[in-house]
Amino acid sequence: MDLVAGVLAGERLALARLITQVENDMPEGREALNRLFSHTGKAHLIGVTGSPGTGKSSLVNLIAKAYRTPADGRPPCKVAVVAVDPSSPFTGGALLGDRVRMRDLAGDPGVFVRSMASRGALGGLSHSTAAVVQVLDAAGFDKILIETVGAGQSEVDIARLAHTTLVVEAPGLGDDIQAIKAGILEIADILVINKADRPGVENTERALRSNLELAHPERMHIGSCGRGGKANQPKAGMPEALDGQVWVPPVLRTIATQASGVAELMAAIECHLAYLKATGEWQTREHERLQTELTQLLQAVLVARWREGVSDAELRDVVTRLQERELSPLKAVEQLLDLDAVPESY
Ligand SMILES: Nc1nc2c(ncn2[C@@H]2O[C@H](COP(=O)(O)OP(=O)(O)O)[C@@H](O)[C@H]2O)c(=O)[nH]1
Ligand SMILES: [Mg+2]
Repeated sequence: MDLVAGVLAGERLALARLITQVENDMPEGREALNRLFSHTGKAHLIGVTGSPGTGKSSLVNLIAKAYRTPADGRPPCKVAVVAVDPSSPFTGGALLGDRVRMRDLAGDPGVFVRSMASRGALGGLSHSTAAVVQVLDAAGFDKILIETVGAGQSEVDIARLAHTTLVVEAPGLGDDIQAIKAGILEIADILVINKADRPGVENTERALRSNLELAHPERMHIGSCGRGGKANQPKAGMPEALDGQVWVPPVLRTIATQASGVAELMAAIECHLAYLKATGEWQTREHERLQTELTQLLQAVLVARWREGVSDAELRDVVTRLQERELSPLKAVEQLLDLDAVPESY
């Protein structure tokens, strides 16, 4: 069976099999990605990140359902969910729990859910997630939700993959909001305080807003369509959001277990998409993302190609000379690459 043709024709079995090949970086998977690439670039990628237990999977479930049953009579979107959990290297508790929470979506042909566990090498996680997302994009999913645990560079990288990133917080959960990484706040397009039924929600919101102000001091005076009751009218809110051409991350409250706050959240997500499209920011992000991907790929391939031409013994010898301080690292590179000097711009 030609899996690529199957994926383009919307066959789920072909999709599941091809994703496995891509996830495992198999030669067939690489070849398929080459063929599928021209079909990508259409999906809206939505990242959902935050600490474990904040309710990301519950929210993803609600968002997916909302896209399947739009209230305003628009046709339903095709939705894919990619749940990445590097903390569970085996498909154990966390992923099983996700499957239970995603149960409502099972059986809907317009929804595809895939869990990815880390395969050891953390560096490879964002790479394989990006590749899986490409396959889903080519398969014609309109919305791709990517759930990641918000900790560490790898998750930040995955969030950068997304067009719209939701950072999910919850009151009382390791309530040390100071510990929210500045990096995480900087990647947030929408801040969600879930579990708003829990005590301490005001404190969490206050702490979040002041942290946000530190992260985006120049932006705080500008209105946004996700706020101030305008959330139900993203289009009406647009001019405000576009004031000064900057996006102010709205802070929203939800109670996932009661499906409360979902309409406002959906409006904010769609408003952000409209903002990206209207300002040209969509193209800018796409350009940056592809440039980063190309650079990383070039680095990896250049090193791999160079490594094929050098013997283990030669490399070992150079490292030994480094260890004995006979060589500096830069001199070692010059020697290994047979250069008079490393380029100034390296
Ligand atoms: N009280 C309350 N519990 C919630 C809410 N949202 C999710 N939960 C519960 O919190 C737990 C963790 O949710 P989950 O979606 O798996 O969080 P994740 O680890 O961030 O994906 C589950 O038992 C949910 O039922 C909420 O808004 N309020
Ligand atoms: Mg989860």
